[in-house]
Amino acid sequence: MFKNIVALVFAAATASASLYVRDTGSNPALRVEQAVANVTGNGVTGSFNFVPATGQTGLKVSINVSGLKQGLQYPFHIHINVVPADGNCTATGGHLDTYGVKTANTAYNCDKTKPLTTCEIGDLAGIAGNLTANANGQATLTFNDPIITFGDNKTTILGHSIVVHNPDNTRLACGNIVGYALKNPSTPSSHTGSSQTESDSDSSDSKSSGASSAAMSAALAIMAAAIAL
Ligand SMILES: [Cu+2]
Repeated sequence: MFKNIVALVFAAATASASLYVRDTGSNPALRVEQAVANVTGNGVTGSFNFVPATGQTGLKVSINVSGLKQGLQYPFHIHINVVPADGNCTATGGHLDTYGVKTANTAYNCDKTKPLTTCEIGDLAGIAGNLTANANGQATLTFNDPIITFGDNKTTILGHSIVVHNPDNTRLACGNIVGYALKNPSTPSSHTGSSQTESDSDSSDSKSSGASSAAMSAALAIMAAAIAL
C-alpha cells in the first residue's frame, strides 16, 4: 500500500508536466482540477492558484504577488471579461456578480460571514482582505472562498480574469483564469460513480483510489509550485 503510494507519487512527480491539459470543458471526460491566473502589469507579477477546498464547499485560493509597495493595501477581484491580447486591464469590465448583490444593495458592504447575500462573487478581497506587501514588496495570502467553483455556471471562476488594484482602486495588474484538467483520468469512480455500483466487491478498489488521490494531490502541489516559479 505505502509502496504503491510512493511509486505513484514519484510517477506523478516525474510525469507532472504532461499530466495536465489546459481545458475548460469542451471534453466532458476532462474535469478541471485546478486553475491558475498569472497576473502582470506595471512591474507587478503574481500568481493566483485555485484548488478545491478540503472538507468544505468552494475553492482554496493561494496568492503570491511581487512588485508591490510595502504596507499599502491592494484590493483584488474576479472580473467578468478576459484580458485581451494587449493586456489592457480596463477591458476586463466589472466584478463577477452573478447574483446581482451589488445592484441590489445601494450601500454595498461585503460581510465575509454572509458572502452569498452581501458580497459579489468576484469580491475576493471583500472575503479575504486586501493584499499587503512585506519589505520585499511581496504579498502572500491563502484562504478558502466558500462560493466559487470550477463547475456551476453561476459560481464558476473559469472564463473570467483576476485584477489587482492600486490602493486608489485604479487597475494595476491582471491575468486570465485558466483551468487545468488531468489528461488521462485514471480512476473512473470519481467520474462515473462506478464504485457505488460495484459496492459488493472487496475494499481494494477504495484503497487503490486512495493511492491515486494521494498521487493526484502530490501532482497538483508540484504543478502549483511549478506555476509559481
Ligand atoms: Cu476589481
